[in-house]
Parts: sequence; C-alpha cells; structure tokens
Amino acid sequence: MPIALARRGVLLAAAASLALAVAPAVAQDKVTLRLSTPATDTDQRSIALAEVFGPAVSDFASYEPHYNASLVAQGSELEGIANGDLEMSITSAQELATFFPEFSIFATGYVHQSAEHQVAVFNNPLMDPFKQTVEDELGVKLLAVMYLGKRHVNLRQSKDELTVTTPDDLSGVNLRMPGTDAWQFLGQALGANPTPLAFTEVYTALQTGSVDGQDNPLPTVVDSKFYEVTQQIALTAHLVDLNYIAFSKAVWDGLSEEQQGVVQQAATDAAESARQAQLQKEEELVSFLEEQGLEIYEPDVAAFRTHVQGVYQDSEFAASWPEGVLEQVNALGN
Ligand code: KDO
Repeated sequence: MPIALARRGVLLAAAASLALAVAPAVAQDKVTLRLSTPATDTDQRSIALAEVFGPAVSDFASYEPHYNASLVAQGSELEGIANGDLEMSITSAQELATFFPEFSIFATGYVHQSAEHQVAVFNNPLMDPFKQTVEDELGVKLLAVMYLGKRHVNLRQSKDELTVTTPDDLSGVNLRMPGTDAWQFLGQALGANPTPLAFTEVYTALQTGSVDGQDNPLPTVVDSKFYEVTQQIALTAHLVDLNYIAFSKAVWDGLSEEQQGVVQQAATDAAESARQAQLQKEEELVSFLEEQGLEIYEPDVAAFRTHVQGVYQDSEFAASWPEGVLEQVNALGN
C-alpha cells in the first residue's frame, strides 16, 4: 500500500477517535491552542498570530505558540493535530500534498501570481473539495491562507563564481529544499540538485557549506540571517509561496457557533496582518540585503518559468490535479 494511503488510514482512525474523545467545550475552561511552527518568534506570521489571533480568542481559548519546531518537527504538525498532540500549525500545500497529492497544484512553481491571487483562490468555491477532504480525512480545518512570499535562489557562491541566468546554471548546485516530495520536485524543476533539510538546520548547512544554497523569500532570508552565510540572490520568484492556518477539527466541533465565528475571524485578520507586513518587507529588504553585501539580480525569469512549467505538466503531480482546477486558478490571477 502506498505510504500516503497508509498514513491516511492511520490518521483517519486517529482523527475519528479524537472526535469522540474531545468533550464538547463546557464553556468554563479555556481550550488550549498549542501551535507548533519551524518559524522564529520574529517571523511576521508568528507575530501576527501572537498579536492578533491570540488576543481575539482569549475569552475562551489560550493560544500557546511553540517556535523553531521546538514542540513538533517540521512536517509532522498535521499528524500531531490529527492525533490530538497539537491544535494548530502553519501548514503548507507541500505538507498537505504528502497526504493528498492534489494539493501540489498550490505548490507548483509559477502558478500563484501574487498574495492577492492566493486569497482569491483560497476563498473561491474551487477550494471547497480540498478543504473538505482535509477536514474529513485528517481532522484539520484550514482557516486562512498566509502569504509567505516570493521564493528566490539564495547561494553561498558569489555572482562571479556562479551567475544564475537559466536553469542550466543550477545544474549540480546542491540546493536545500524542505523535506517533502513536492518541495524536492520543485528543486529538480529549477534545474538544481535538491537536498532535503529541516528549516532549523539551514543556517548551519549554509555556514559549513554542506549545501550550496536555499530558497526562501527575502523576509525569511533576513529574519533567519541567511544573508550572513550567503553572497547572492537570483530573483527567480519561482514560487509565490503560501501557508495555511491549520486548526484541529475536533476542537472546532467542541466550540459554540459564536466561538467558531470568533476563531475564523481572528485567523482571517491575523493572516491579513501578516500578509501586509510581509509585502512591506519584500519592498524594503532588497536595499537592506545589498547593504549587507549580497549581489541581488534578475535572472532570465521567462526561461525559468518555461522550464519549470514544462517539468510540472508532464509530472505525476499534475496527473493528480482535479480536471479544470488549474484553469480556474489561472483565471483568478489574470
Ligand atoms: C522552509 O522550510 O524553507 C519553509 O519556508 C517551508 C514553509 O512551508 C514553512 O514551513 C517555512 O519554512 C517555515 O514556516 C519557516 O519560515
């Protein structure tokens, strides 16, 4: 049995038993909302959840964030929620794609065009079957889409040593990508040699040279200080990347209708706050990074887009996409 189906079966059983085990909220006690994320406490998404979401639900819930993957390892959060060991996470389409391959459409290079496009797609009825599957089979509710930013290729080598113009220039480059298959595939589609590594290990890997580079948006490059151990950024913008605020369905079902409304609005507001902060940082960080000595330049983005899209359209990932969804997503972006 394929791993994804095996994992799905185990999680389905866990989610079902959890739904029975979580007694309806009796209103007196506050429900504890443990969130685990590999992100730092100074990442804009972390700040928005702590400053917007936490206070908004504080009448009936205690928001308890755990940063730097200190509670649950990156990529294991969804199982944690399904098993009742966690109530929230900042998940990704790439992580969801390990259970439901069709989510890879939202993790495909050069599909999402902007933060606004991500919101239009997440709020469109096309998303309903995707959200329902995650609720029914994983016991996780996707409350809101968060803007992580445009991912670019960030390398240890100087531009003189290695100038990135087309995917051919990344041949043999040991590019760290997050661990799931969808991420590794994106690294291959860029022309690089992808290496799986947890987010919390990236700085050291760059510092020691065990990888040649990584791909994260500019705000992450600054927040995690990757600029201290790299020398260039080729603005490939190969993925306008997103996360979803994931919430335990079992806990959700134990809330009153009014409390559910408060949680939903708090998640939407936190996501919007983080989106605006992240967009603002993307505007201002090129000059900051150049002041730190990094060389930042435009590669042949058209060459990257054409190559990446060609690799995806012939892939097993594309074969899992429901008929017509890509066309609907594209139409929402134009
Ligand atoms: C990363 O590991 O590069 C990544 O950007 C993947 C994202 O999906 C997300 O997990 C992110 O890390 C963390 O939130 C840390 O920023």
